[in-house]
Amino acid sequence: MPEESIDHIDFDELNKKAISQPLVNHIYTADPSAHYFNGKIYIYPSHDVDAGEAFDDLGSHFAMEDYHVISMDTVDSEAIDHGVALHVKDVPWAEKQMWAPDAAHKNGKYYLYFPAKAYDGIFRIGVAVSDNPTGPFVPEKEAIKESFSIDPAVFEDEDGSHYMYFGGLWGGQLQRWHTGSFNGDQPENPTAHIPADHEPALLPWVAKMTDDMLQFAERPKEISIVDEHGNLLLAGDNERRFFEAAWLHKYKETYYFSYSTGDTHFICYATGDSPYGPFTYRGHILEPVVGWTSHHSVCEIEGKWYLFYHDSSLSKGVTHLRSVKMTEIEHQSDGSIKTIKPYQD
Ligand code: FUB
Repeated sequence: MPEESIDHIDFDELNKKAISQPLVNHIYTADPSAHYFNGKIYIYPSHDVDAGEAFDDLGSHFAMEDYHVISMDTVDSEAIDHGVALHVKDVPWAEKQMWAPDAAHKNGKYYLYFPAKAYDGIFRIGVAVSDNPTGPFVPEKEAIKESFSIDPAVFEDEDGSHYMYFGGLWGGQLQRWHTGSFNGDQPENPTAHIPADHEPALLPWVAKMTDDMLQFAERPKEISIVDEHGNLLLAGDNERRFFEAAWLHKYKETYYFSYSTGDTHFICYATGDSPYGPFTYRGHILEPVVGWTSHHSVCEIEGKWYLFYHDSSLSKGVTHLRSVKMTEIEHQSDGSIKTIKPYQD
């Protein structure tokens, strides 16, 4: 992921214009997956560190090693960091790059889902279990069978079924799975195996979880994201096509699938009638933030809806040192979501 010039940004001015401030500033946090469990807010973010890795378009500089869970009693309360909840050294199958996680709650247990690079250089998704929403989490010895790529997001439907959404391009390796098995050709080229601009874009994946929440209950399926005419978005449609950071929420009877467009830095959404899609593209939830990546979650808290997101304002623009923020969002009467500008004009 290239670093873009930030020399022109006056960060003091930018922070004055920011619509929200970092929830914690003693550590860097990113990729916030927020949940309202038992009347309290829990945020499962990446824990950004500067591990000294050189920048590259595979995201090697995102060399995170552990996860911390953040909690808040209410939307206005102080955000509390509960310390290390899971470290890569305790995960037998994972070597490095503990990227964007998510969590779920079922029958008194808490499940932390996380992508990491295995010793063979392939991203897989693992799960770790705790009796407590803040951990510590005990990892399963192996990654989830048939899991691949990054950015798991687990949605609980009203019937109690859980579905995992996942996938991410470039360093997230989704393009390497296009034919059904991993293509390790040209390992240093982040855009090798990406479809041509006129071809359909790569799609995110979904799988229902087993009752014990530890495996996929079915083979993962691709999720269609289509335009208003029902046509799949194209790979060259960079301002709308899926790149990474899948999330699903349900508002009234509609399923909202949201995601990052990566190299164009938008958080977009698409709507549908089923957790499997198809989803019809609707628009932007969040305009670009400072920093290359944009990643979010949407969570209902006491009848209001909030966007959890990150930017690199606290680190003055360092791509891999990000900070989690939150702001309220609005579903409008036509089902659209009002676009958020992260900094006021
Ligand atoms: O934090 C590492 C990666 O950057 C995440 O997995 C992506 O979604 C992007 O935010």
